[in-house]
Amino acid sequence: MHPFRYGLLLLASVLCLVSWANGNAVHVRSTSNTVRFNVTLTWEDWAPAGVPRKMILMNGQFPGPTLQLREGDDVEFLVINNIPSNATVHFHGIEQLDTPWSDGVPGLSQKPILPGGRFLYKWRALQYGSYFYHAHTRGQIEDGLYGPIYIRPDDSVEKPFHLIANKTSDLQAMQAAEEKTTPLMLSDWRQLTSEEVWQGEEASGLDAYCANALLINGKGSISCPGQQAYNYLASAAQKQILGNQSMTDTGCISPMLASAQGDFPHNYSAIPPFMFYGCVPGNGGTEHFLVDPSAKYVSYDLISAAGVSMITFSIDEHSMYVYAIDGRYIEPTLVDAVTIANGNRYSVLVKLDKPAGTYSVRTANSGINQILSANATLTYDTPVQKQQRPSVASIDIHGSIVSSNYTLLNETTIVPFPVVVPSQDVAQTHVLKIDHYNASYRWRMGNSSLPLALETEAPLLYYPSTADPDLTIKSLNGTWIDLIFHVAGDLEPPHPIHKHNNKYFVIGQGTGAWNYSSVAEAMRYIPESFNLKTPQIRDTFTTPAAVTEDTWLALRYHVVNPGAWLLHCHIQVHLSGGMGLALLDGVDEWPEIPEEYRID
Ligand SMILES: *[C@@H]1O[C@H](CO)[C@@H](O)[C@H](O)[C@H]1NC(C)=O
Ligand SMILES: *[C@@H]1O[C@H](CO)[C@@H](O)[C@H](O)[C@H]1NC(C)=O
Ligand SMILES: *[C@@H]1O[C@H](CO)[C@@H](O)[C@H](O)[C@H]1NC(C)=O
Ligand SMILES: *[C@@H]1O[C@H](CO)[C@@H](O)[C@H](O)[C@H]1NC(C)=O
Ligand SMILES: *[C@@H]1O[C@H](CO)[C@@H](O)[C@H](O)[C@H]1NC(C)=O
Ligand SMILES: *[C@@H]1O[C@H](CO)[C@@H](O)[C@H](O)[C@H]1NC(C)=O
Ligand SMILES: *[C@@H]1O[C@H](CO)[C@@H](O)[C@H](O)[C@H]1NC(C)=O
Ligand SMILES: *[C@@H]1O[C@H](CO)[C@@H](O)[C@H](O)[C@H]1NC(C)=O
Ligand SMILES: *[C@@H]1O[C@H](CO)[C@@H](O)[C@H](O)[C@H]1NC(C)=O
Ligand SMILES: *[C@@H]1O[C@H](CO)[C@@H](O)[C@H](O)[C@H]1NC(C)=O
Ligand SMILES: *[C@@H]1O[C@H](CO)[C@@H](O)[C@H](O)[C@H]1NC(C)=O
Ligand SMILES: CC(=O)N[C@H]1CO[C@H](CO)[C@@H](O)[C@@H]1O
Ligand SMILES: [Cu+2]
Repeated sequence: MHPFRYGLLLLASVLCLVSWANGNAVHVRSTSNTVRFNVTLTWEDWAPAGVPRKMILMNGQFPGPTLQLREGDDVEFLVINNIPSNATVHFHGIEQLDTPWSDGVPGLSQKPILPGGRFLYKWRALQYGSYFYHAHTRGQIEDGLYGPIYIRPDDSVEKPFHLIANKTSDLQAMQAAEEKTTPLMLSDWRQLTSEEVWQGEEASGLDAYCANALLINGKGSISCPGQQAYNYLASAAQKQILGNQSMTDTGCISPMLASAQGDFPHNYSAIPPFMFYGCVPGNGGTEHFLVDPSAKYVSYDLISAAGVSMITFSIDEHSMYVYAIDGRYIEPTLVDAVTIANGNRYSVLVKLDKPAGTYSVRTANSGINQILSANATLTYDTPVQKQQRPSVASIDIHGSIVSSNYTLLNETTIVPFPVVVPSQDVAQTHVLKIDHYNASYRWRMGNSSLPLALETEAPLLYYPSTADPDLTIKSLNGTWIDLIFHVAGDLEPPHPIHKHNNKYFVIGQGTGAWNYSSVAEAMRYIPESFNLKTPQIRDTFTTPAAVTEDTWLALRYHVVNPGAWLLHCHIQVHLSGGMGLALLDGVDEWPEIPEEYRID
């Protein structure tokens, strides 16, 4: 340990230092570097976009309070479940090294926390950067159970800021901005509860790809301009899909299109109000960001906790350096806008060198499914408020850049900092077909569809022999596994593939059918589709959109942390519909469950 930090810890022990987190969540930093965090879940009326419904609050707040940590801290996260349903909490992107029982997945790592029950999650923060916690029982993330996690890097971690500027004052300003980095939660909101959505899907047979509002730090609004206005606003791609159909009054592609829902039986008269139709206007207020231009830079950790929306983010007249993704540094990349898939985190440095004034912060759904946006403001905190004119947008209502003068982050140009290369010695290759499964709202990843009922059964960590081979990949510890996702080309959105436990390498992607037995074989035919020299290191990455042609994505991971881990699409209705499977990592070194986590 760094001697200076050790000294501080000794001092802390003498002073019995107690610190308070945001809001009324309490954390205590003790000498053993254990951070304790209590979250009480309640089910209450809340109106983040101005229209009330019951939502999950965390210590009376939405989004939940930020869990602030330092790399190396031990975390004890107590969940007190005071909602009238089962619940669990997952720590998205956290590797859970040697603590597979704290991953928060019912059916895999634990039994659900019953109403009135509690569960203590214990894990060590061995990684730095931006993460978040969220519900992992049924569709509950869409009831609002999520909050940010930030882990301050250890002093030994090299930062990439010298690739932006080398002047000492700039470097100091960027580091200071990072030290004060602020989580910025982006999400979407539905009028219906997650259980109402599931019931509506079962009754109508439809995939509920339609939300009711976008939120920035839990604030948004709903304007209801009408179907004709949405038909007029529709993008060229949306118009092409619509044909002679109309957009819905909530800004969605009509559900009555076989192209949008697949060719399965549907009962349109069973569609519940608000699922696709029934716009209710509301205003839940606007988020305001106040920045200090004398600091030269401000840093935000953009986190998408969205259920269905693919959110593009920009700040008028301000480009930004993306410097970390999914909690790992990259070579900083200057862009005007960034698209954040469900479950991803992008850390950005914004240079505050524009005239004092107020600038619009814009988010828009960039998926073809719906026209949806939310705006906030960013204001220079100076005595003189010079800029009076409206600021100039770099993105439109579809999340597209408005002209070639602006840049949207291009994922394929990203280079990790530092670069790490995966092994070429691959023990297993699995080709996992992603497609509908007998109904528009049912999905599969591989041979079969993960049933929601699995969540209430014996967790696989405890009973690995009960695993269904069609929903399981078993591996030996220390080996390398290739996962090829083959997406059927029937108008499928990008699927954000999230892996629990350690991150994977994104080694290739392309269009067309995957007809190879391994990556090595494919590289003989289509080497340009692979990157094994500077692959991205991610915990969530999207498959390429498959409009008419099939597409594929190749991921490679190292089995290092034995346990039962979920691999799934982070679009919530796709996960509820079965797009996931269990990775039984290290079956030869299966963990022994500590006494306090044993179940009957
Ligand atoms: C968290 O809740 C437990 C049980 O109610 C209590 O004993 C503990 O003091 C609380 N911790 C903090 C930091 O509030
Ligand atoms: C700063 O210096 C380093 C080391 O010489 C160099 O690699 C980097 O490109 C420089 N950065 C800029 C922005 O010029
Ligand atoms: C809309 O288009 C479809 C297919 O192009 C056609 O079958 C249908 O009759 C049309 N409906 C109307 C109301 O024009
Ligand atoms: C379709 O849904 C309606 C309304 O829920 C119901 O009355 C009807 O029986 C359903 N039709 C079929 C064929 O299931
Ligand atoms: C956000 O601003 C854009 C551009 O001014 C506007 O078209 C859109 O309706 C706004 N969104 C909301 C939810 O107010
Ligand atoms: C792009 O920027 C240039 C220079 O600032 C400006 O003259 C031009 O009008 C811009 N083009 C568009 C399409 O906005
Ligand atoms: C993204 O970058 C890659 C590699 O430089 C390039 O081939 C591709 O055309 C770019 N995509 C877009 C949409 O600009
Ligand atoms: C809650 O979890 C328990 C224990 O696994 C299970 O028996 C019960 O069916 C679950 N309740 C619901 C509504 O899923
Ligand atoms: C799917 O089926 C194939 C062929 O039977 C089998 O090799 C594979 O292990 C199964 N499971 C998964 C997850 O792909
Ligand atoms: C699993 O393999 C990793 C990588 O080789 C190693 O670091 C770890 O100690 C192994 N775990 C067990 C429980 O053997
Ligand atoms: C794979 O499929 C593509 C397109 O269908 C074809 O061009 C290619 O030759 C096939 N490759 C192999 C190895 O069969
Ligand atoms: C019950 C049923 O219809 N099952 C089918 C679901 O879809 C898969 C894949 O398309 C078929 O193999 C099953 O027979
Ligand atoms: Cu998906």
